[in-house]
Amino acid sequence: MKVHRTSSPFSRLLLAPRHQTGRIRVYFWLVLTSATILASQPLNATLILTYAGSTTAVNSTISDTAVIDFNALTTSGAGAYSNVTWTDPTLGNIGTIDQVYMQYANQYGAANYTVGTSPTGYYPVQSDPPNGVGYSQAIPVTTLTLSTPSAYFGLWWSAGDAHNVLTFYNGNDPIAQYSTTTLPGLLPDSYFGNPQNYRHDSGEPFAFLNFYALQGEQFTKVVLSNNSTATGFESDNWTVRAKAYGYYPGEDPQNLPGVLVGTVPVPEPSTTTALGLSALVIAGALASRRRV
Ligand SMILES: [Ca+2]
Ligand SMILES: [Ca+2]
Repeated sequence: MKVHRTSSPFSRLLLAPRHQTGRIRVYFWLVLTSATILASQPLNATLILTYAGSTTAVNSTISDTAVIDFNALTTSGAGAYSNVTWTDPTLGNIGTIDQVYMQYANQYGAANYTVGTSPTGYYPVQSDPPNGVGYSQAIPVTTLTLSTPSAYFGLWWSAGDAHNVLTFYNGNDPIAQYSTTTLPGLLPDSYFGNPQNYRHDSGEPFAFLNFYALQGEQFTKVVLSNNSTATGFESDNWTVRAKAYGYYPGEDPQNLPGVLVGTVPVPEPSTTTALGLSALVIAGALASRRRV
């Protein structure tokens, strides 16, 4: 489902011609910013978001995770499903999904098939009835309740737009909320178009997103929702891990896999408005620097 991409000062800087001398300074500043964010880990942030450096990645690169691809669970074709149990062959019960609309593979989603073959499989999407994906059966909000407190969540974000929201809870307490408001403008052009399907849907981005918990934080619930009646929140290959990145040998928590987007703030108690402030802060700082 379409939303026209907007150009931000951040994306314009990233996409500036290579010969521009400012580009080097911008990258240097970004590296410094990344290091600063990772080192300082502000107290009002509980998660860090990165996206996969590979434009075709549909899976997480970290180990010891559980992954749900929704394909085998979709027992009666596209439609609304409820009380879906997520079981991992090695790790056992991972959690439950209260309600979700499963869509068949198309240009907007479903990972893990070979380009050149007919798309197969299914993917979840959140959108509003009566005109969303599935029409009257469309599901606007999906809650994943985890059986084990976890410190990592990843997903292949497909047909991306600015209206998708992820809210992370520890018990009943919201610990982080991320809106994709600025994300389409932050991703380079190479992420636009479905890499699994001849790069169709060329006006929307596709990327694997990683949410890493900070400072010993954990979450037990992830809520996916969409705050526009004109778009859908399409994804696939949800991935979780109980242990924080850095737990296993060879993992450096100061060097999280992926390209840094920013920290994800704790939701303001007085508002339910989705926040994507860290990305805005970075974009704003870049714009400010450019004027100097
Ligand atoms: Ca799938
Ligand atoms: Ca979408």
